[in-house]
Amino acid sequence: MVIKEVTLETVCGITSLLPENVLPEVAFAGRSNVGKSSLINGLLNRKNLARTSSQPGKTQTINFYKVNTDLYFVDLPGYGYAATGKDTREKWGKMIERYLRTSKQLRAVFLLVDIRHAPTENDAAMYDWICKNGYQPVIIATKLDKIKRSQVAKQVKLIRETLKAEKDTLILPFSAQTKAGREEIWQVIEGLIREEDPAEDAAVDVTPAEALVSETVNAANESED
Ligand SMILES: Nc1nc2c(ncn2[C@@H]2O[C@H](COP(=O)(O)OP(=O)(O)O)[C@@H](O)[C@H]2O)c(=O)[nH]1
Ligand SMILES: [Mg+2]
Repeated sequence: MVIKEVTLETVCGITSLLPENVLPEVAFAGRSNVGKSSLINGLLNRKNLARTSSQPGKTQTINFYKVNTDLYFVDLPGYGYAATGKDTREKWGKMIERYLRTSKQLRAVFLLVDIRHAPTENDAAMYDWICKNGYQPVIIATKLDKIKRSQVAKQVKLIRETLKAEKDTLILPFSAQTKAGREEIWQVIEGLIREEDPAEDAAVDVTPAEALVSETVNAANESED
């Protein structure tokens, strides 16, 4: 996808109304510091759109980035920050749950995990939660540049086993530093937003007026024979 324009359109806190968007949405989830902002910046070719932060867990908002007039990237708040109190964690959970339950445009949730380590209990809980809400998670294994090439397959297997992910669950390695994996992730996103594109349906559906024209043309062709 050619990125022409990206705007941070909506920032939702705990009590905000969630936007009723018309364009498809893809959401990004993962623990704080996993590389979510770096991934979003990398996918959108922006250096500092989604803030990469040295204070993990600070932003407890859901951010909607409008990409061209094609779709929204939904940046979900990070989880698992040790210093976050129980109260904040509960609020965080309610906020994400409300979004997963009510969005009409959400096509998929990308779950980010660090390729260097086995996913945490929180990662596994998030994975199950995404599934329970009726979405098929796509896993992105971040910080690919931090391991040797020879370790990639082994780490991907470890991630799959730890999350008990189904065989057809995609696990896509990505490096924000080298941008390796960027094209593959975009291919998945483009596939997701094409799936239920009403414009495409309209192009296939034949309106009565058009049907009439094509019948007339066919009749003319037949009479020529
Ligand atoms: N080497 C390397 N570092 C990364 C990568 N992605 C993120 N980081 C670093 O990890 C830290 C957290 O990244 P950030 O995108 O802010 O994580 P977030 O909290 O999930 O949004 C930052 O210091 C980033 O520079 C990556 O692919 N490779
Ligand atoms: Mg971030």
